[in-house]
Amino acid sequence: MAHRWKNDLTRNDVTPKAAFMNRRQLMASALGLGAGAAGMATLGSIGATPVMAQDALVPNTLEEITSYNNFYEFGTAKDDPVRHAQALEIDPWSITVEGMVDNPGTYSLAEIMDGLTTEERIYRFRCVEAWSMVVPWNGVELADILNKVGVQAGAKYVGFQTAIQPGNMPGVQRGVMPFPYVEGLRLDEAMHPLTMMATGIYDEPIAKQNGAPIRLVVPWKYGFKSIKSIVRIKLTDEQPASSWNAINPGEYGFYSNVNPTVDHPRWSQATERKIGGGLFAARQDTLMFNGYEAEVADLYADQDLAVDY
Ligand SMILES: Nc1nc2c(c(=O)[nH]1)N[C@H]1C(S)=C(S)[C@@H](COP(=O)(O)O)O[C@H]1N2
Ligand SMILES: [Mo]
Repeated sequence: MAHRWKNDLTRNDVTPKAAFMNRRQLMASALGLGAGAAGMATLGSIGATPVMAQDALVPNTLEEITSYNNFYEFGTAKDDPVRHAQALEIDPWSITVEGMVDNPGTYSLAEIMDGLTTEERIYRFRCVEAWSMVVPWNGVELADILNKVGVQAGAKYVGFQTAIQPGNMPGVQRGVMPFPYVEGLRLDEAMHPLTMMATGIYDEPIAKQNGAPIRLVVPWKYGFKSIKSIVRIKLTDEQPASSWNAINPGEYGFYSNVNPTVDHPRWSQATERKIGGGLFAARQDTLMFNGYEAEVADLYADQDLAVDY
């Protein structure tokens, strides 16, 4: 089955070299210069960083994806997760499924994944802090897991909770924010075919700093919705708590759909910095619903996205 939200290009089609050339040419054309002058033009543009259109969906390197992270259980610095998350114990792992489901219970990860086949999805990933990556996830649709446990009529939301292992988590020990980290989705968002539970990146088991052994990925929402290292899933008829929304509701909404026209109170969301740009690190335009507008806009047809941010 062809998924139209999956990029036609695979990693084999888009080499880093091609991506580099593409950026270089885009930069040159954005500045009205020939490609040969792009390097100099970029050096000369410091202080007035150009903004460019997004190029093809070129995945970041595994090194980039696994070394620049947000995982506050392990600290608030971007390199805390890669340095500290190796202490996370992920075997055995179980997930408790509860609330308005036909088959509540505590399942091993193998039981949760039994009968499901993982696939690769190359998705844009946009943090509310205005940086972004492109990640080749491996995983399954959340809907497949929810259908296995049987969602009861009347359920309207899905809540998620991250593991707490205080002895292994310096950020939990220091209390950098309230834990456990929790998140939630409306049921139609949770059942949407774009929404996945990822267990891998680049065909490797997902790194601990990225949320091993299983984490949520909701590509049209700001990254904090994509909760890591999940141990509890609850189907409810009331909106579940969202950690950042609870900490600062004026700055972080429950929906948190990527939206270049609705700024964060303290910074613009119109553009973003793609991690790994190096010397050619122009900002790029942020796309409505992070580029998935055709797939998800219908979910919010009746809502004012400036109110329901
Ligand atoms: N449990 C937990 N999940 C989390 C976070 C966190 O601090 N704790 N950070 C969120 C934020 S703000 C972002 S941007 C993404 C980062 O995912 P990545 O490190 O895999 O890029 O994870 C999200 N999920
Ligand atoms: Mo984020």
